[in-house]
Formats: sequence, C-alpha cells, structure tokens
Amino acid sequence: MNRLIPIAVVAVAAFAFNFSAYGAGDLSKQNPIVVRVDLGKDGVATHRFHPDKLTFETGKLYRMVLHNPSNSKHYFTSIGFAQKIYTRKVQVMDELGASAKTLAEVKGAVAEVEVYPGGTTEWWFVPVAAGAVKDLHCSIEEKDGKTHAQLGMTGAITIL
Ligand SMILES: [Cu+2]
Repeated sequence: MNRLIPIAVVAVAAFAFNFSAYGAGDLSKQNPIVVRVDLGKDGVATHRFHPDKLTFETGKLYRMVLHNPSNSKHYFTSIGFAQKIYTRKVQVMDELGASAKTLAEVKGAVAEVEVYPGGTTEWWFVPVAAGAVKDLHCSIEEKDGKTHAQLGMTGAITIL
C-alpha cells in the first residue's frame, strides 16, 4: 500500500506540470491588438479595402475596427479567414474613436460583417490556424449589376 503513494505523488505532480507547461490560459482575454480597416473612402466612388492586405498571428487577440467612411454599404467577407479564427465577439459601435460606445455585442461564430455608411463595427478574434487566403471581398452590387468585388474590392489575408 505504502509503495503506491510515491507513484500517486509523481502522477499528480506530472499532471500539474503539464498544465503549467502547455496551458496558455484564456487567449481571448489578452489586451487586443487594434487593426483598423476602412471599407471604401469618403467621396471616392471606386471602393476598396484600406488596407487590402492584412497579416495576423495565431494566438493573439485582435480588435479589428471596420469603419465605413463611404456612401455605400460594404461587406467584409472572407470565408477562408472565418475558418481560421475564433471569434470572441463582434461589437456594433455608435461612432469611431476613443469615446465610441458599444450599441450591440454579437457572440458566436461569424462569417461576414456588413457595415453601413458612416458605421463602425469591431470584430474581436484570435487566429487559430495559419495560412494565406485571397477571398476577402465585398459582394454589394452596384446598379449595373456588378459587385464591388468585380470592381476591385478584394483583398488578401495572411495568418502567420
Ligand atoms: Cu463594397
């Protein structure tokens, strides 16, 4: 009986050590890295993502501020990106900037976000898989039937 006690102690110690060696804690509760992406430009009819190339790192929390300064609605859609991240929340803000207040919080898996003219929405996420995707696009249609993506509103996302 007594011979089993040291084995139990070693087993418990190994278990505890594993936790401290491999558990990084709640990755979604870090201080977020702020990344701003403008959807279109004020007074510019040719819509683009600004910037249209984005790079993130796995395991870090990002607060991606999606702001639309243009006069058209825009989507931020990338299914490839959505499949490589864990979404903590999406926040609809009442304005852009430090004094902005949150109007709504959406939780759960998010695939795309549409921001209306003048609007700001924050996508809080932690990338969990690395890779490069080129499917960032806006699917809003102009009056002539062409989508913003067909007119050049596309982008690339790299996760390191
Ligand atoms: Cu658009």
